[in-house]
Amino acid sequence: MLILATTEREYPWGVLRSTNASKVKVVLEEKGLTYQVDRLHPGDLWKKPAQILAKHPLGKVPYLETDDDGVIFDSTVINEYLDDKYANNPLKPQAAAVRARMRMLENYADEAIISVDLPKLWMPMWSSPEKRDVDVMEQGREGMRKNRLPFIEAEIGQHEFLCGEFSLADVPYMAIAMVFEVDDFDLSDFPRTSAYFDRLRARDSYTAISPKTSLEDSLGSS
Ligand SMILES: N[C@@H](CCC(=O)N[C@@H](CS)C(=O)NCC(=O)O)C(=O)O
Repeated sequence: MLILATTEREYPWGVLRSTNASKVKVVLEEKGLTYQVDRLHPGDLWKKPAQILAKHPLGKVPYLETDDDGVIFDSTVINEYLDDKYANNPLKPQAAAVRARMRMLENYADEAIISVDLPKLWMPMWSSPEKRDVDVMEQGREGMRKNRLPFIEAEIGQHEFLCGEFSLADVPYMAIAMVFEVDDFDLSDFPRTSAYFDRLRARDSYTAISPKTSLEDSLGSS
């Protein structure tokens, strides 16, 4: 059994999930693997109790407990591990240059978006609307509009997915599309990105991270 440690909470404005752990859920779903989720309390990510540090030395989610290979941590590492270990529905392009593009675009999403602009928008949503810092949230949206969305708009171009076929490159953008769905982010100035995010949200695997899917309906698969 594969057990994914994540953080997920239900609020009146949607079911919120760890963006990094959502990347792993998407891959578990895309590859049709049997898994369960272990939901950690969001406060534990900041308190970092010993039982979590024993699994992930940085006390973060996601980490994946496996029967064969112990604990694997870091969403990008876990996703490559799953794709290497389970041969069905491969998610890495074959050609070296396309595989490098896959890794570059995934890295861009992780390093520039999921770690920098997106948390300004996403973290406040774990509080009730009256407690949110709306200025910080707007800074996050502005960072996306000025810096990140023009890049995605250019990279998706006329492609269906970032490397042609759906691949690991697209996985973090599904977590970003999930945040934008909760925020009802206006993408009208970025029509290619808007259509691309709609294609990502139309995939069956998105159901497991959708803000419309209840916690009860997203416990994993068996
Ligand atoms: N590079 C890591 C980042 C993991 C990460 O930052 N996860 C967040 C939740 S989405 C977290 O645990 N934050 C707590 C912290 O930064 O200490 C990955 O991709 O797994």
